[in-house]
Amino acid sequence: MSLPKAELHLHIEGTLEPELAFELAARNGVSLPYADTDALREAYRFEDLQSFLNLYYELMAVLRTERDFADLADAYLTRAAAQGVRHVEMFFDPQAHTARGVAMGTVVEGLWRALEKSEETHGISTRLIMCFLRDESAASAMETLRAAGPYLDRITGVGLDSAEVGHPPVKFREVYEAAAALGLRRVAHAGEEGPPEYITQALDVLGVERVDHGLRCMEDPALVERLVRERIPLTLCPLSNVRLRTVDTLADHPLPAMLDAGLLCTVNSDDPAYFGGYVGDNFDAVRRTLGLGEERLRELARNSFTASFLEDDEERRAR
Ligand code: ES4
Ligand code: ZN
Repeated sequence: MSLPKAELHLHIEGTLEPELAFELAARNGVSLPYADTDALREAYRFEDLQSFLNLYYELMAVLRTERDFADLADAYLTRAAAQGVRHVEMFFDPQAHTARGVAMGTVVEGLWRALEKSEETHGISTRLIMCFLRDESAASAMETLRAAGPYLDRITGVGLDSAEVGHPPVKFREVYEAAAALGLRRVAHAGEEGPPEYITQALDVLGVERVDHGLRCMEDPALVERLVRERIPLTLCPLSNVRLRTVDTLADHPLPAMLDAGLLCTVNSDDPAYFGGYVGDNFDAVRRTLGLGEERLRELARNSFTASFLEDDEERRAR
């Protein structure tokens, strides 16, 4: 599916394909507890968000140098361009790297090497969104925001990800206030595995402009009505929801009902190396399995630009 589109929910660490993981492991002298790429792919049978996160964090051990991060981002941009992506707002997880002794500067400078030439090389404009790990402390998030100080000219916004249940948005009130004071845009994962109240908190306490996933809003009709009224975009990730068992099967995905309700939905890939497809594959899957027609697919592609952080003139050029 090559409709021009923006990707707004993409964890760059979740684009690490098994082949690149082994290549980087060899380059950096890191040993992986899997015999080969097939054995690694065998491990991609997730029960829930946590079982995925365990593998996601484990494989990050191979990412050590600026060049590694540049190669990772460039591999993603190459694949994304082939599926019609014109703009990406890319998440990264600094704490998953700084906790292993890889400096914030290595991560940002490395990603930037790929991003700064992306328009020219791939025809894709880019933004970077730094996510806080919600299963780490609020103090650690605040320290991460401080460590990002020298790089804020390259960082558009902050997000919140990792294990959701038991880590409500309110835990990060102060760090989001500090981020807003620095002029950063705000998004957060909410309502993936967590309850609808976490979506409300992300809006009211963290001041987010966009909700990542937001799937479980469908359990609360008053919340749906609010999201429609306030035109709050949701960044849905259908193949991710299937693999992490947030929905039983793709055929049960509420995307059609969400569009019918008037929600500003977008379709994204989340962690494409792990969940069986890039954003075009997600579009193809919902077209085939949910029977979305041409008009709905165009609406989803249009929504992705509307919901982006592009300025109006940039948006027109990207579409
Ligand atoms: C994630 Cl699917 C998902 N949910 C929450 N946090 C994440 N980090 C990477 N992928
Ligand atoms: Zn995500």
